[in-house]
Amino acid sequence: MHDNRDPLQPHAHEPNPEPPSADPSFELVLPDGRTQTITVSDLEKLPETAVPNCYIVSTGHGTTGPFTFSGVTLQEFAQVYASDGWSQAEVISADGFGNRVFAEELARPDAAGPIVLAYKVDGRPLTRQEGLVRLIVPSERDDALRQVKWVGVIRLRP
Ligand SMILES: Nc1nc2c(c(=O)[nH]1)N[C@H]1C(S)=C(S)[C@@H](COP(=O)(O)O)O[C@H]1N2
Ligand SMILES: [Mo]
Repeated sequence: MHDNRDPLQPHAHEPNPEPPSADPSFELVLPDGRTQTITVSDLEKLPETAVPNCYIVSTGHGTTGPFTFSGVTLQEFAQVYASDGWSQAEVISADGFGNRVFAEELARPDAAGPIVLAYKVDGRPLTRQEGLVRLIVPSERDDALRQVKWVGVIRLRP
């Protein structure tokens, strides 16, 4: 467990294999401080994007993939829920693991593919154990420190 660490400070460690809870819905904190619960079915109502050739790469404990992860791009998600704009998204799991995404990164898409909130892998539903809902950052081929499983909170900063 990593509960006593800052979830947004990347650090190499052994990945947690067990979801922190059974429920895949998460809390969205908007730039003005309002909050709402987002369910998988809310995400399914938004445009679906499939990103092929994704790898979960981790120095020390191996690489898995290629996977095709599908879901809504973080850019489209944020446009729908925070149309007034945002600068940073803090994407945090209840197990104390998280990552920060800058709006500017989404404006310059990486050749590896867009950042998505994934609820499918290889065309079938992602299981909770596999990370539902999972942040997928295709450009990261490093320590998997951006591939946040079990998104619990997304905080959009103004
Ligand atoms: N919520 C959460 N996401 C996480 C982790 C974690 O411990 N908790 N570990 C990361 C690390 S270090 C790795 S290597 C991958 C492992 O992903 P996998 O379990 O799908 O192989 O998940 C990443 N995402
Ligand atoms: Mo890792």
